[in-house]
Amino acid sequence: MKYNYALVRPPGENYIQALSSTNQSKDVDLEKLFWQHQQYCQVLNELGLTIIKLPVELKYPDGCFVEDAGVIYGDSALVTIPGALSRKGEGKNIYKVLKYFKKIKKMVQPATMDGGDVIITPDKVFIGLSSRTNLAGVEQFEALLKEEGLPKVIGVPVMRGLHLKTSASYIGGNTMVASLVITKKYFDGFNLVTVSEEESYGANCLNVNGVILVAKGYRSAVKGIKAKGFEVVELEMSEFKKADGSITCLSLLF
Ligand code: CIR
Repeated sequence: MKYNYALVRPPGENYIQALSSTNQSKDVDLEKLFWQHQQYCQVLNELGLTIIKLPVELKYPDGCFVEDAGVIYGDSALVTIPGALSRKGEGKNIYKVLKYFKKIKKMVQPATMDGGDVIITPDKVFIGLSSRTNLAGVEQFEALLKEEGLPKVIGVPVMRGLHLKTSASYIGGNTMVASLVITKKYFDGFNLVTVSEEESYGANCLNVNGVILVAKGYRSAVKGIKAKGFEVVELEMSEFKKADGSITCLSLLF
């Protein structure tokens, strides 16, 4: 799919309070963090995208992870209700902008969903049932996006890691990159790039207009993706990783 825009929101100094399963956000090097975000935007820009940069959200330490606040599908943008209490409301300023491009649809309680749980492929949409995304979220996703001609929706229990996309991503050309923490049966029929459990973080990657962005230092992911014929750009993500953030979380592409 050809993307024209990337909506991003840089992290702020409050990022040291971002949620982290490893309690490492407080150790983040803010200078490095800001630089890594800048590099991310620069690469997207070089790949032909216009960057729409929202102001830093001082109320939301996790505000840079814009992917979780919504899902863009066809002509619609679905406003999710993020699963973590401290993140509820992060979508507000995002949709003030997206409404100029897309039809806005809103989830209602008791649904919760983080966009990081949604893997969209041409014939199936996989949705992680995680600590952030519940069954009501999946049902509302289906109902709200029905008019976009949504393909089959499949719920996948997330047993390890924060989101489904923490350990798997679809990169186009019927190719799924998945870490061994995910049961492979869900991805029968895809060309699989399997990533070792230790390198799970490298399984979160993003196809931007034909080039695959992968976190720097995850050799098995890079090797596997290149072997399928894709071009790869590696990005330094160390400071985002400390708060469980990965490549896809930092933008909404359309
Ligand atoms: C959180 O726990 O919600 C954030 N610290 C990380 C969110 C990462 N988002 C993503 O993978 N889509």
